[in-house]
Amino acid sequence: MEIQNIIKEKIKTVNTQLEEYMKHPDLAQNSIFNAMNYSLFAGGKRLRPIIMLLVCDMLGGDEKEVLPFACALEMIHTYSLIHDDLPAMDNDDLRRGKPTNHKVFGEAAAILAGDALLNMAFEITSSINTENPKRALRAISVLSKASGALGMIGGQVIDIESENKAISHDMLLNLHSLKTGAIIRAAGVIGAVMSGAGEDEIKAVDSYCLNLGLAFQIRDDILDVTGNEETLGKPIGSDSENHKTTFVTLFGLEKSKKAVDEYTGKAISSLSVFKEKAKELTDLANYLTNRSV
Ligand code: GRG
Repeated sequence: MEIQNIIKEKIKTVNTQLEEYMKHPDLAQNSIFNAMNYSLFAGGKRLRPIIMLLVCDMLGGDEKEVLPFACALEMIHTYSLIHDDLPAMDNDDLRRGKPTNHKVFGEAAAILAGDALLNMAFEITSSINTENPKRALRAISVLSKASGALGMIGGQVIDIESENKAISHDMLLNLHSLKTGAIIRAAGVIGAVMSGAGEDEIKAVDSYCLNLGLAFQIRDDILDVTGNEETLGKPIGSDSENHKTTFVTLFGLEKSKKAVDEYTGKAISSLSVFKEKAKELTDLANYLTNRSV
């Protein structure tokens, strides 16, 4: 099957399950669910759940074991975007082509919606009905570490503290390996752990995700310069407006495009041990190199 169709199928699976998780009785606090749903169903690409489900497919895992983690990861990703857009952080008005959460619901509700999504992610994953509680416990540990001060939040801190400063290539790689890379790596590692992979297989998947995450981030930096505002659903040029060092400001467009290809190549090579079973993840990596959204 073409990767575009596989992606569509996985998105459908994830969205159906997310809708299930977001069902709730009529409550006095309904407004928090409105704010959570607004961003959760605003049209995200679902990249992280797609990676997790494709890793599960590659390793012959059981999708039912992985899906709660895929949804939880998307909730954490969505919370990070809601908080990142707040006036205290990037102060953005548009996300996924729509007014940002705080623009619609107000700052207090946006903070709470992000917090509630984060908590729901851990409620879902710690309530999982699984034959393999040891695997689930390890996956929850991976998820919490990747989202926290040693992962995504750590990257966000370095990012904030680097604004208006010239930072080196190594510092930029460290920043993005954490801010963007940590939860992309968690997607692959959790998919592998919940599918019963061995340690060498987990390492190979982790290396794929680390390199894919860097290629994805560099492509993001390129799109911030060359992208189309309408297609991207957010303003172009925000990195330079916020005086951020990016791969494009350090190396220019041509070298950045080459770097996307290089990291994509490294990602794909990491999967060589899986031979033809890695076809879908290989196709995904190649597909992302030319993404315009
Ligand atoms: C505020 C706790 C906290 C963390 C913020 C992840 C993050 C850290 C901020 C998001 C802003 C940003 C530009 C992150 C870089 C990673 C990235 C390109 C995120 C956007 O991911 P996509 O393109 O988004 O997968 P969609 O909308 O498709 O889900």
